[in-house]
Amino acid sequence: MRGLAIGRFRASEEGATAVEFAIIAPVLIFIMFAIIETGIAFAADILLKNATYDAARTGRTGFISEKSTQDATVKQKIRSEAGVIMDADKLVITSLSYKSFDALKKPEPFIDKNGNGVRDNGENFTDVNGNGVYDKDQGASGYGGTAQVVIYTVTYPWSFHTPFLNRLIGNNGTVELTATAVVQNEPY
Ligand SMILES: [Ca+2]
Ligand SMILES: [Ca+2]
Repeated sequence: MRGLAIGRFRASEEGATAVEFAIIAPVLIFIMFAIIETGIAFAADILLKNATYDAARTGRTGFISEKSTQDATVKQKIRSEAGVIMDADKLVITSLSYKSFDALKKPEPFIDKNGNGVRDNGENFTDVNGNGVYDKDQGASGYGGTAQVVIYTVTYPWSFHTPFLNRLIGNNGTVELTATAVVQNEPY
């Protein structure tokens, strides 16, 4: 009799444990997936930064692959490296060149005729990047010439797939990974 009672008690205890596990398991699985996905996203971010840095280093030497252009050479470098875990077609690669480090992200100089500190229509300006319009960033699109300073920027829309996590992070589970690298071109 006594043995049977203990047996029943054990059975009910095991049952309770099973119920508790059934409640906790989804939470544990969610946490596990969240940790794994976050880890992969961090790895992707590092990979993107390395790819951008490598491409910038290739760009600064002026190296061009055989039967290619500098633009294609630089972009191919990023796409092949980051493409290991990213969709290469979704990589957005831009580069701006400047005459010197001092000019980095600086506006085109202008004559502030009315002295209000901003460039108004009609006020003369120096079209540093030669695109025919006034720019708040004088960088010229492209890879610059000899000894110029070039900033490479690469972005990628990274998506999270774990249910619930993708509702908590970014825009519908998508965050923009960004990598930048600044180099001075070699005097080639
Ligand atoms: Ca003004
Ligand atoms: Ca301009």
